[in-house]
Amino acid sequence: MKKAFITGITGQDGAYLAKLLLDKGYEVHGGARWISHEQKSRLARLGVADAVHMHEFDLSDMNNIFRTLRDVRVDEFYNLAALSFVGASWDVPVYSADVNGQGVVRILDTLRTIAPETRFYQASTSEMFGLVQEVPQSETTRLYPRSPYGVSKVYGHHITVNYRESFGLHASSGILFNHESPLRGKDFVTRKITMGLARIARGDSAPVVLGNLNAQRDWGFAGDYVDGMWRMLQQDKADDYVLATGVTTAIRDFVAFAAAPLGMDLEWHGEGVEETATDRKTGRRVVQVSAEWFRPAEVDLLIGDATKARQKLGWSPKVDVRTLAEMMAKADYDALG
Ligand code: NDP
Ligand code: GDR
Repeated sequence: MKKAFITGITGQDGAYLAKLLLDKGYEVHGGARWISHEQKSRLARLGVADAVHMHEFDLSDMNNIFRTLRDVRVDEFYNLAALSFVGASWDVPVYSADVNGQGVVRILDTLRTIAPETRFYQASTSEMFGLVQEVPQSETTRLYPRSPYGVSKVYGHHITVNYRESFGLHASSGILFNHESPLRGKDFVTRKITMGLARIARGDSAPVVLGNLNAQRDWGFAGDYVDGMWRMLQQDKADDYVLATGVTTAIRDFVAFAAAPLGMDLEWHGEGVEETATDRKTGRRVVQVSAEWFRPAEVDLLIGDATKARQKLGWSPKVDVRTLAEMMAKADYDALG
């Protein structure tokens, strides 16, 4: 039986990856901060909360990481833990650098020292591309991050490549574009939209308050993306791969995709911070823009080229953005029933 360790197991991807590995017959170990140790609600929603072995784990503590890896020897180590909310990274830039950047080298250096045979996955991100350099973005696109989060993830990405090249570790970096699900954190824009629209469809009158509706994201389904992570670690040679759908959608259009299955037909008015949307059927305002949610620097356009993953890993996404929006909106609507 293969053994795997997942950091960030209490998060969205951690839950889907734990389920995938358990279904494949792995013994799954998960790391969570002591404060979050009992936060297994996402694992519970996938029916696997009792099947994972939990360990107290914090990316900011070198000795904690060393002891964990000394005591739990695994075949595959997936580093999914991070301060993952871009908007918050301007509030805690030093913490972001510590956890998302130095946290990665803490793991890699421990692996190099005591478990160099363990295969390693790093959760890199399309946020590293930041300011548009080319379209679509691939493994060779120049990195130009636009947030403390993006900058910290660039360090994590490069140190993963460096430890592979310096010490021969089987260390792969997955450059994943946005991926969502009904388990997505409530602050991220897709879930904020689907929860807000579900609330309105159930009769609430307060509109969903959003920021920049013009940003465009390449959105896929988290369940598809964790399969790509696993495939990377099954290759003879470690490498870096983009996972993306190749389709980009403005925030405004995601709102419309999520509203339709809830019976709403949106009409947009105004521009910038004046922009609103009303439901033609009820005349009610459902979306309002507020300057409060704009970021100090924005990533305007993400669209990924996953050709390498398709050719080398046999990976392709199964869920398109409309189906994803519908899945999330219905799940949030049902949860309020
Ligand atoms: P989540 O925010 O849902 O989960 C993040 C996880 O990291 C949580 O389990 C959180 O634990 C844990 N964590 C945070 N800080 C620490 C710390 N100091 N020590 C240990 N654990 C910590 O993120 P996702 O599941 O969406 O994303 C997984 C990874 O993939 C992240 O690294 C993210 O940056 C990256 N990524 C995500 C993409 C996406 O679209 N979802 C796209 C590209 C990359 P707690 O429960 O305690 O908060
Ligand atoms: P992102 O996701 O920053 O791409 O990072 P998020 O959903 O937070 O933002 C996407 C875009 O929507 C715009 N936006 C809003 N965002 C939020 N959160 N709330 C709002 O009200 C709002 N209004 C408009 C943002 O400005 C942005 O342009 C996610 C995270 O999962 C990262 O960890 C991951 O690395 C990247 O995806 C790929």
